[in-house]
Amino acid sequence: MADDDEEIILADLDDEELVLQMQDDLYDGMKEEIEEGTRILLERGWAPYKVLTEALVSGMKVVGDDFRDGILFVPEVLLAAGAMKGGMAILKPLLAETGAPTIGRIVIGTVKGDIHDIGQNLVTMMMEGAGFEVKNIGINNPVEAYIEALEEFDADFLGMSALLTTTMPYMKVVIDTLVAEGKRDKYIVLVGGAPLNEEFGRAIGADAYCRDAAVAVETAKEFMHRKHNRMAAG
Ligand code: B1M
Repeated sequence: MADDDEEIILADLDDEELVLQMQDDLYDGMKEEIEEGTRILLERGWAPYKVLTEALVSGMKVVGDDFRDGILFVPEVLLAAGAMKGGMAILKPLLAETGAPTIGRIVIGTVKGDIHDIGQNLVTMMMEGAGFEVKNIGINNPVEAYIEALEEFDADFLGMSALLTTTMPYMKVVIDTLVAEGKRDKYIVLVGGAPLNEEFGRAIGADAYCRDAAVAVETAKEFMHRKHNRMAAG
């Protein structure tokens, strides 16, 4: 039987063992090991998106469950988030490497009062990989920051992220402000984040709720397609 203190050589593990080990390492906030594991999976021919979803996002789900259940606390979750970002930084250029022409422009940011940014960074990476130009305005954004960025960037889309039940209502504040200023029809509004759902998206007047980054890309592509068809018809 393996001694608990025995050093684990990541490169010696098979794919399944390595993914499980990476989930453990993410849980323990071991950034270097996550970076090493990410590189090994890529060298073994794994697609960047598969590494992202199966090794990193799935590991973060365990962290989230234990955070909810009071087993992990903010400092540990921050370390896990840092480790996840280490892996994401390696995947980012690969996901963006499709060479696709620009198909649309999106401003994305987390709403006021909310500092969670892993999900929206992932959406940014996937959108860039699919050929969108993205202006990521970070966390804790008041309505003014969104509107300024939308105008400066001449965006097609507004993407908003919220991870807290207390901050998600702020998305409606942003949409209502766009309506009040006569700007709502200029932008396609996409919203996402773990506590949201379709019904909430509809209720606040968003154009679509996106369950995850892949859905966000598909939804944005679909809207751009419709926009081009309308322009061609009119
Ligand atoms: Co926070 N946190 N957190 N946290 N945190 C949650 C969200 C929570 C569900 C944990 C829990 O209790 N299980 C809980 C919220 C409960 C609720 O509101 N009902 C919670 C809490 C309570 C808090 C604090 C209040 C804790 C405290 O201080 N007592 C505090 C709040 C701080 C604040 O924002 N003001 C807090 C702090 C933190 C950390 C700083 C420690 C850290 C954030 C670090 C960072 O982001 N840089 C953190 C983390 C990491 C989490 C969990 C564990 C993981 C979130 C994450 O990154 N998931 C989270 C638990 C969970 O969600 N299960 C939790 C991985 C990410 C890939 O998924 O963000 O859902 P997600 O993004 C997905 C989709 O949702 C979608 O695509 C993404 C990729 O597929 N998506 C979009 C997201 N945004 C989109 C935008 C789009 C489209 C799709 O626009 C087009």
